[in-house]
This record gives sequence, C-alpha cells and structure tokens, in this order.
Amino acid sequence: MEATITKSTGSWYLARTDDGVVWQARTRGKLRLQVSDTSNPVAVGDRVLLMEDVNYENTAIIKEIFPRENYVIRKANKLSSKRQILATNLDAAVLVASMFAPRTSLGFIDRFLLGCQAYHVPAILFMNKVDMLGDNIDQVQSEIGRIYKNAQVEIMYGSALDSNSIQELLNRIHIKRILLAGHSGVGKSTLLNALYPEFDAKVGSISETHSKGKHTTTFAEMFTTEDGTQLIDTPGIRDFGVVDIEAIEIPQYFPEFRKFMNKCKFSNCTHTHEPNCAVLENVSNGNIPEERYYSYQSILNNEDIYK
Ligand SMILES: Nc1nc2c(ncn2[C@@H]2O[C@H](COP(=O)(O)OP(=O)(O)O)[C@@H](O)[C@H]2O)c(=O)[nH]1
Ligand SMILES: [Mg+2]
Ligand SMILES: [Zn+2]
Repeated sequence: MEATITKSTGSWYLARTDDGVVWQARTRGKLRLQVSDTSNPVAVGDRVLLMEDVNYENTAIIKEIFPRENYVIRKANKLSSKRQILATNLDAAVLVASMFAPRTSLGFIDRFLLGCQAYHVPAILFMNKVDMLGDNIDQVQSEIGRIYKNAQVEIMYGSALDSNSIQELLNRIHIKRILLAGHSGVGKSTLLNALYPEFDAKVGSISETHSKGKHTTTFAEMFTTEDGTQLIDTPGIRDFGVVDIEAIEIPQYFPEFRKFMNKCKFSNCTHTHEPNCAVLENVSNGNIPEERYYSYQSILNNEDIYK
C-alpha cells in the first residue's frame, strides 16, 4: 500500500494511507536512498510503499520511497556533515521571520532562499510580529522590499496575534502542502494556531527541547486541516547550513545575479575580484542589492551564521 510520511524521527515514522489509516513505520534492510548521508533517510512528505509487518500490530515496513518532486534540506548541525531533510514534495516553504525577539538575520533568510531555489521549492517570507515595529513598519517594509525585489520570494507581513493580518497567507496556502520553518521563538506555533484554531491542542506539542544540548536532529510533523491543507511544523532551526551546492553553482540560485552573469568577461567568473565582472558592476550601480551580494560572499566563503 502507498502512504505519505507525516512524522519522521530518523528511526521510526508515521505514515498515513490515502484512506486515513496511520501506521507506525520502520525501514529495514536496504532502502534505495535518494539523498545519501542524511539523519533522516525518510522525510515528512515522502510518498512511500508500505508492507504490513506481521510481527507487530499496526506496524509496517517502508519498502520504497517514490521519487521526490522537491525538498528542503540543511546541515543537521555545525559539526556534523550529516544533512537533514526538513520536508519533501512541497507546494511552498514559508520562512517565518521576525525583526526582534528573536531577530532573523539576512544571512539566515538568504541561505534558506538559496536552498529553496536549488531544490525547486517556491519560497514565501512571512515577516511576523509587525505589531512590535510601531512607526517603523513602513521603513522595514520598504527596506525588505528593496532587498528582495528580484529574489523570487513572495513577501508577506503580519502578526500571528492579529487574525486579520494573516488572511493573505491563509488564502495562499489553502489546500496546499506547506512547510513552516524559522528560528525558535519567531511565532511558528502561534501562527499555525491562528491560521487553524482547530490545531490548538496539537501544535506546540513538538518539543523545542528535544534538540537542545544534544547533536540529535529536530523532528518535523505534518498536520492536515479539515479542508485538506497540509502544514508541516518544524521545531526552531538555529542555522541553515547550505548542502550539496558547489561554489560555481551558487550564483545561479541568486535570481537577481542571473541576468548579468552571462555578461562577465570570464565564463568561470566567481564574481568576487575579476575584471569586467557584470555582477560586481551591478552591485556598484545598485541594480543588485549589496545585502544580497554580502550573503553571496558569505555563503561562498563557507562562513557560518552562528552568533
Ligand atoms: N508581539 C508578538 N508576539 C508574538 C507574535 N507571534 C508570536 N508571538 C510570541 O512569540 C513567542 C514565541 O512564539 P511561538 O509560536 O512559540 O514561536 P515558535 O518557536 O516559532 O513556535 C510567544 O510568546 C508568542 O506569543 C506576534 O505576531 N507578535
Ligand atoms: Mg513552535
Ligand atoms: Zn562576474
């Protein structure tokens, strides 16, 4: 039987069949993996083939993972080379961010957007907690708007505490499969509850403490609303290490670089120091926001964004 993974802990999974039966599932033996060296070879959103495990009640073996349309992946933590797939087969990924308490850095946003570009996931940036901005809201909106104008990301502003302000997001995600990601404390759980009050009891049950102190992974979980919207909540992610993208490929995933790149003098231009580099020229003349260019440099230099 076929099923969709709704929870992944790295050692066991929950899988829901199309008629709504939920199975405890495990992998056993060899499973053909699509991404090697991950802390969770099977991820939330995966479409799988299950076989009932006759030895245990309500338990199944995952025999096969069907090819993924797309996914969001990051480094599990700074020290490890292990990668963690946050979710697969997504209609979009919403990065929930806030200017304060906690502040989401541009470096973090840009690493997330790079991953979305590289793995074909439409990205939405939801700037939460705008109620905390007071009179600065116009200035923040115009700055964010300027920086991300040509970055191929939909940007929305709102407050999880004000249900009127999240209607645009609610309409956008209707009947879709959506990943919600962001730092711990930005308001993901509050937002989920505001979008779908029916979740109240369940959301927030994802423990933020699971991952602290240990080098374990964090676990995502998919909730399905009555209308069929599938929302994947993740515990807060502290960093977003870029995975499996060669340095030479990175500029391609900065959409605002693309139209200038082919005008560089050298075809293998890294857009850092070369003469007649069209990317550098367009950073100087303001066509490419310098904030985005700084992120590019930082990613290229493999800097991390830990504070
Ligand atoms: N002022 C303000 N506080 C918010 C907003 N959204 C969430 N919070 C608060 O931020 C804190 C963290 O929210 P939570 O949903 O647990 O964040 P999560 O870690 O991303 O799931 C809580 O105290 C929320 O009440 C918002 O839009 N405005
Ligand atoms: Mg939460
Ligand atoms: Zn160049």
